[in-house]
Amino acid sequence: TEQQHLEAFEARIQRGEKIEAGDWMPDEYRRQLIRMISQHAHSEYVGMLPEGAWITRAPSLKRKMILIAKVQDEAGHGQYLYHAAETLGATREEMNDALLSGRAKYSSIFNYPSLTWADVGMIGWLVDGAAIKNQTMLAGCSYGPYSRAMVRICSEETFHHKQGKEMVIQYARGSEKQRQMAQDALNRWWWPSLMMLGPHDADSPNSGVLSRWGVKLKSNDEVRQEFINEHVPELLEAGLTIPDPDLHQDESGNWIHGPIDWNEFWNVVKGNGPLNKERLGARQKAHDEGAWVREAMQAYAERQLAQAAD
Ligand code: BYC
Repeated sequence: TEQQHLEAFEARIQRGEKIEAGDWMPDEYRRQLIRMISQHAHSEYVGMLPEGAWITRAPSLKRKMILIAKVQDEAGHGQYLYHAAETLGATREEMNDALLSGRAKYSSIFNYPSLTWADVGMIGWLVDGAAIKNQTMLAGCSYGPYSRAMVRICSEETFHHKQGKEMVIQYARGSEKQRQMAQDALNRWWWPSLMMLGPHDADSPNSGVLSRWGVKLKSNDEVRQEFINEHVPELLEAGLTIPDPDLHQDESGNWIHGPIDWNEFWNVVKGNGPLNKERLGARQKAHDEGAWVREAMQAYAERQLAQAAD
């Protein structure tokens, strides 16, 4: 019966076993995973836009090569993740349609503009830094294909994180103009990076079922605390000022942040952030311009099938 299946499924998760594609799973587990994994994939794709815009304006050949490699990695991450969601029965067409129609979300962070070259470094340091904290946790999640994708993605993002940190530290210790550029980038990216890790636990409707079924092994606030504890000392060490007058360390050593502007967060999540329309417009354009490729592939597949049938 359904109840016996559910008990066996939960017992497997308790034992730390991975759930694999063909295994029995509750519909809600499948639905939650498709939601989360497809949104994660969309974030990787939309996430190419803020940095990709700087490829032609990189200040040196070395930086340009690093940035091209990074943006290409994000496309690869999107591919693994779309495949992971496909193992649950979602199709590319459905997922893409959900993104373009605004039904599916993608990370709020990519709706902010990258105004200077220092933003490329700051995205690597903060955004990849936050993503790694969340994804290291997800690497231990109960769904096998998602957890394995996370292992590979995290190792690539560790390189992204390091190149960003190296770049920002160099600017923070460089000329006055470079230092100001790094500080300005931190001022604009700090709060959106904290928000990226999701609403406070009390306002996180999906967390309950996700933690019960071993998808989220830590809560949004726990991951945010880990991110802050790692990054605050390093940013201070680089000589930068964190744009939070209330930031302080408590007796246990945790860095405690001031109030987060959740109105801003929900506004961005609902599609009204600084660049939501541009970002979705760019994805729509790419989809339209790729129509001929899909048609050609379809025609090729049909011909192969017809030949095989002969
Ligand atoms: N942005 O119940 P909650 C990268 C939504 S890309 C937008 O806490 P959950 C990179 C949430 O979807 C890596 N929406 O949700 C790429 C939910 O709405 P729905 C990006 C957000 O899922 C290129 C509602 O708010 N990482 O690294 O339990 C260049 C309530 O929230 C956000 C991932 O995608 C947000 N920030 O927890 C550089 C990680 N936060 O869906 C770098 C995978 C929340 O019910 N995702 N919402 O309508 C996750 O781990 C989880 O989905 C979250 C949120 C922790 C983000």
